[in-house]
Amino acid sequence: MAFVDETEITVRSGDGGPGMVSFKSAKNAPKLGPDGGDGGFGGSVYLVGKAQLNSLSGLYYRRRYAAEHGAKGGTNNCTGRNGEDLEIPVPIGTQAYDRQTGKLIAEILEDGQRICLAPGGKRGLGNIRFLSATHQAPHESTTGGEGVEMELRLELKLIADVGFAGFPNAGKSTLLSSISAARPKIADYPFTTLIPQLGVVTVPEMDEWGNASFVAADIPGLIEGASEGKGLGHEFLRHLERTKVVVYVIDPFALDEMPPLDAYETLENELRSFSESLANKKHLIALTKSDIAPEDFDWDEVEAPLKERGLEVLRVSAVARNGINDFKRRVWKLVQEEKQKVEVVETPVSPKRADEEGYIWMSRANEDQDFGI
Ligand SMILES: Nc1nc2c(ncn2[C@@H]2O[C@H](COP(=O)(O)OP(=O)(O)OP(=O)(O)O)[C@@H](O)[C@H]2O)c(=O)[nH]1
Ligand SMILES: [Mg+2]
Repeated sequence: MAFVDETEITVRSGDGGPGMVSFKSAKNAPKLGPDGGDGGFGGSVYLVGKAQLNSLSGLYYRRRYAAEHGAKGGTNNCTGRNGEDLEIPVPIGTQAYDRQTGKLIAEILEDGQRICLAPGGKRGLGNIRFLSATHQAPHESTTGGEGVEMELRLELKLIADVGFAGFPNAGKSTLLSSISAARPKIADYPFTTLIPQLGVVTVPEMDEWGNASFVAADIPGLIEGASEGKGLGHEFLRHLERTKVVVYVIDPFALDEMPPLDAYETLENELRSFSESLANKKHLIALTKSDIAPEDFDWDEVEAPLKERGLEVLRVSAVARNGINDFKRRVWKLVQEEKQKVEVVETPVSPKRADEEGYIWMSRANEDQDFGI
């Protein structure tokens, strides 16, 4: 399943704010002791996992990301404000490599997971910190630590949102090629597909996360008894384990003795013997090759038993492109609904402003991270 999405970015954490040198004073006592506060910590840059995302495309057009600098310490022992952290939302499965060394430095495996790429600079110390019994009027302070710049390559190994399950020759690969740029091998003999294929399917709609796509997986054909090793067996079903939706792809014209409901039940049974949770995933039926239906073909008769079982049925022809857009939209909708069931952690990050170096500043994380002074 070597389908990789890739992009390069540069991140920079904020510098720590410098400490302040100042002295308390009153009208008749100009120097009452030091009161210069510490600077704020520089903001850090994080990668954050978002289950709703499925590509790195949101990062293609923006290459530099920087967190805010810490503010200078104040008089009256006031600590400078911490620089805001910056979070870069990425899909689950994103890996970050150091471009210089090629080393893997972070991998996002869960929704909401937060990994620090560049820790913010330490805060500078105000002169109040240098007060001691023998040093009553310190003029010392420290500057804040510098932020860190990292040049990264982000890589995402795509995980399918939708999997196609069906008998050999049902038209799974043809369907995938008609909805995505994937070009799997297609032929009129069984077991053409030996290795699962992935395709990115785009739809005109967009969700609140800016997604207008899902990833579909075409897998080898299944036959009755696959769980006992018949045909190509059923090991490849593990590629569907992380999908949100399963589409049963059924050719209603190939099954003389087997009505689509029986085909569905046979396939479902094979999925269930692989794993209960796979069979229980949200699913629908795609009846393929509608272009070869004879004029008097009674679709209702074919579809009614499936619908009576509470199954949703979509009719498609990958060759004549009938029902393809409806199919894309409906599957996309189901994928979104299933993804919504994942607990959403935070709202998406929105760009705020670009500074003179071209860095774009983004809104922050809510936790305070202390990297020590
Ligand atoms: N007329 C017509 N033929 C189709 C359509 N979809 C697929 N076919 C034909 O059906 C045959 C099988 O198609 P594939 O897409 O290779 O089927 P598959 O389900 O991927 O098969 P396996 O990889 O062997 O499991 C090919 O000859 C296709 O040209 C369709 O919508 N209309
Ligand atoms: Mg195929």
